[in-house]
Amino acid sequence: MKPKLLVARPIFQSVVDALSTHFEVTSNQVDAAWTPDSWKLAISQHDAALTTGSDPINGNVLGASPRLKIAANMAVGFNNFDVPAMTALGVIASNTPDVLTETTADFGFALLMATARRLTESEHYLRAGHWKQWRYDMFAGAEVHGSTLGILGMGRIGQGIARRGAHGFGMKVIYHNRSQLNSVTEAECKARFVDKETLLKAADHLVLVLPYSAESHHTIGAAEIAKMKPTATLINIARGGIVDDAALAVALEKKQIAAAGLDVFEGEPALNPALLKVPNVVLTPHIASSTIQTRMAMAKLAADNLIEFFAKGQALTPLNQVTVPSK
Ligand code: 8YV
Repeated sequence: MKPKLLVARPIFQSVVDALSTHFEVTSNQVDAAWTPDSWKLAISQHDAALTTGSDPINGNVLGASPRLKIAANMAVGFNNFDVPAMTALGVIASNTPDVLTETTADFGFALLMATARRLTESEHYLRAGHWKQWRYDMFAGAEVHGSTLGILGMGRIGQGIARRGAHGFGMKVIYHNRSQLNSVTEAECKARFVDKETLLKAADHLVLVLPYSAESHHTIGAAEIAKMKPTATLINIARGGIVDDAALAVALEKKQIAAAGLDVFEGEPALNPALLKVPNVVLTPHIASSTIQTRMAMAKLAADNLIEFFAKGQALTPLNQVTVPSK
């Protein structure tokens, strides 16, 4: 008897087909919306789940799912998982690190550039037929090359953004992180560790790449924005909830900072409506890792975590170690 696997959201059909040789697969290829109850019921009927960042595996779901052995997230972030609860109940958690690092760093830089140089705002102006003649100050933006790049959260993706800024654009890179990087990595990234206060005050472009947790909730709110330069931009490719979106919308409206670029939102896919009213923000729907190659690599790694776990008892990129007797 093959173990029963739930694939929570549509993924590449070739990956579903490959999984079907190992599992009895139920795949939500039609992308039917889950309700909290239908999700809980579906998980309770499966031995394994392939989830995305919006599918919760928490105490409530786990309590109803004694047969669940592993949830493999197709994401590097895993704030949709309650890992301690999973560990306590003997459920393996895995994510997809590394395979999305460079693509996500590319996107972070693209969003920085688009924000600094007012790409979407000027395109909307053009599409609306407002462009009548050249003007010396038309959509004048912020300089990128040679400016100061601030990075909050200096993991793999943060380091990728630092390397792009330092080596490609001659930017001065400063960063803040829970712990300082070793000197070899700092030299590779040409990055200097500073305290959070200095980061906020000195950055011309501040990129957020830190994981979401209760501690990082609203890391950037009104008080932090008030410390930034009025010419600065703020880029969030980390998670919704790290920025207080309501406070940011007010700050953008008052031009307390020049602009923001946001790929993630509090309560996404819903957006704070105030963000839609301010012109100086570039908005994208959580697509930082979205290239076909990278999404395929993420799907395959999530699938391989499941296959390896059932074949060898060990996931490839686990987030926890389970010591309670195996189910
Ligand atoms: C995912 C992400 O596409 O990996 C992450 O943490 O935010 C994105 O790459 C998204 O979470 C869907 O799983």
